[in-house]
Amino acid sequence: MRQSHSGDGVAAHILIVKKLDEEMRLTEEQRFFFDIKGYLVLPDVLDEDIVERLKAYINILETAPQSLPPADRGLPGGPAAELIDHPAVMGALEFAIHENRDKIRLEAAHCSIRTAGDTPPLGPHAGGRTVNPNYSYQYHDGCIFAGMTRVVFELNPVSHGAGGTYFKPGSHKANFPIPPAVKNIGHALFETYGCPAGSMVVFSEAVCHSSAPWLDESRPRIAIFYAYNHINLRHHKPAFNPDVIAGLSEPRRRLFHEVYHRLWDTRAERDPVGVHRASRQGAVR
Ligand SMILES: O=C(O)CCC(=O)C(=O)O
Repeated sequence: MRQSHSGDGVAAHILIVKKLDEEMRLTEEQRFFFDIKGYLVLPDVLDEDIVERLKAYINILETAPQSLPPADRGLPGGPAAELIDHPAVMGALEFAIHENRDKIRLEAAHCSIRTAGDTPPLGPHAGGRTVNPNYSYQYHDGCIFAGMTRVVFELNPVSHGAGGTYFKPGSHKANFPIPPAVKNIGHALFETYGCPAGSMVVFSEAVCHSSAPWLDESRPRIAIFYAYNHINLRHHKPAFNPDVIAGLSEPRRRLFHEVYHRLWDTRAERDPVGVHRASRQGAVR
């Protein structure tokens, strides 16, 4: 674990662990860190080539989307599709949301571009007890069952304290509401990270977190944000371009399943009028 202290007094205890295990599942150390803090930074997940392709793609999406084929006109199309089921992403989500990837949905995607002087989009939010299942964070029988879980890809290097996302570690398990005096990113209970381009940040939406002013005058923050959730939950209004989803491979399209358990894919059509006569052949599982 690397510990650092930024000049502005914000303590940071950043676990810089590049190595995922061979199947790209989180290591024991990474799992412990994510569970106790509510977030994790994985440096250098993407190589330079895809980072450059992603930046070029984002630039065209912003400036001339009509020049792209219909299936690429929106996130997560083009090279951004390669990220949605990246082994490092699925390894983290199978740990945080559900070990069965059929129970994981992708419900929102956007790219945030910020330059020095821009207003940060969001102040500190989430953390503490809640009955909202999207912000749930539960542990049961050796597994975590979190609701909405964010995966962020930083496409430019982030200097520590210069505008990466801030977190209040442990606040996804807090029993008391967060006092207003502690709810600003200058407070010592907040921490953040620095990382190279191509790094991945994963966090539970249950942890108190915040945008921060981008202070680096030499380059913008370019970060792709994906919001994943449990198959039975949704926080965002559906907004994907259907041409983009239709253009994905079948395994990737499965991440855009509607908000219901997959067993209804076969059961619902058996009872289209809603009258259920019990069978004598035993329960259907
Ligand atoms: O802008 C950021 O760095 C954090 C974004 C955020 O708060 C969120 O995705 O919920």
